[in-house]
Amino acid sequence: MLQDPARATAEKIRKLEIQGARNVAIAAITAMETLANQTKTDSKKEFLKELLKAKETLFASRETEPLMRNAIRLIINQVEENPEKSVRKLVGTVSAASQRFLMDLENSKERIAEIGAKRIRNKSVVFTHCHSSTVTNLLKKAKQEGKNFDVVCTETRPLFQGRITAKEMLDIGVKTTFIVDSATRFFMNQVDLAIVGADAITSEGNVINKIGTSTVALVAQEARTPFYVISELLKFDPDTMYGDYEKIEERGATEIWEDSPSKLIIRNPAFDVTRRDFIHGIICEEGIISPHSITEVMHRKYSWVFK
Ligand code: RUB
Repeated sequence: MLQDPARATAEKIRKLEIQGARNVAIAAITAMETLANQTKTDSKKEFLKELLKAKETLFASRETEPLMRNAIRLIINQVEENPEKSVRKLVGTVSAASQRFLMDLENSKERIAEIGAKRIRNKSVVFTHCHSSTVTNLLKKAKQEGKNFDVVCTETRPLFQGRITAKEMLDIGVKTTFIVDSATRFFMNQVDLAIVGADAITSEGNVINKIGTSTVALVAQEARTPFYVISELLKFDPDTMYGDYEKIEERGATEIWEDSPSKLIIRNPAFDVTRRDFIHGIICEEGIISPHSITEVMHRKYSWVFK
């Protein structure tokens, strides 16, 4: 029997075998396409039911992932709005929508790197937190352009995503210093700018990213170090526009302490909220924008997310 691609992918996302908002969205889109290709039904109603079930499974894998949600909603909308009754043709609709989304995502990543690399000055020191593929892609671009810069990155407790960042930087020949998260204040005066990725952007322009990001932003402001968020616009969560709070995923205690004393309360939020006032700019595919302008930019560029 064929494996359910939505369940298999959701499991990998939950376990963080697939990590970072972009990679999560790419895996989820691919799962939707595979699932559509595997369908045995010839009824449009049944086909839509299968897609909606996969959507639920994937949405539940991690709560703070609007890029994945925007992508899946778009794919399903295209099927719902298609007057076509033939499932075979609707499978084609899913494929086309998935491929287009992935291509747009790739183009955005490249555009962000082009724009953001200009902010990396020769001989500068760049601070980053966690692992964001959008951030490391930007740094790779700056390196390709011949810029010489150093990176300071946090280890990112509890799951050490900073090690992925550190290895990627070493692989491209960037001098990299690896620090514990609590050394952020110690090093902030020694760097020229701080850049981080995003999991979600709210309608107020606040940014949700790996736990500890808001501390990096706070410390950066105190040290007068520019703090930028590097993100595709589609990490915007349209639900926040209509009053919902972005949910912050809370993960298991054993990630922090495997055999902790039984009465100990351990909390493990995966993300935190950085208020827009601490953000110099969001570097996105439309340029460097103020977090205050996010809703207006979204209306201009991706009005479909508000539907
Ligand atoms: C990863 C994280 C990243 C964003 C952006 O958290 O917070 O900064 O997801 O990444 P986790 P990208 O490891 O818990 O998924 O730029 O790759 O989308």
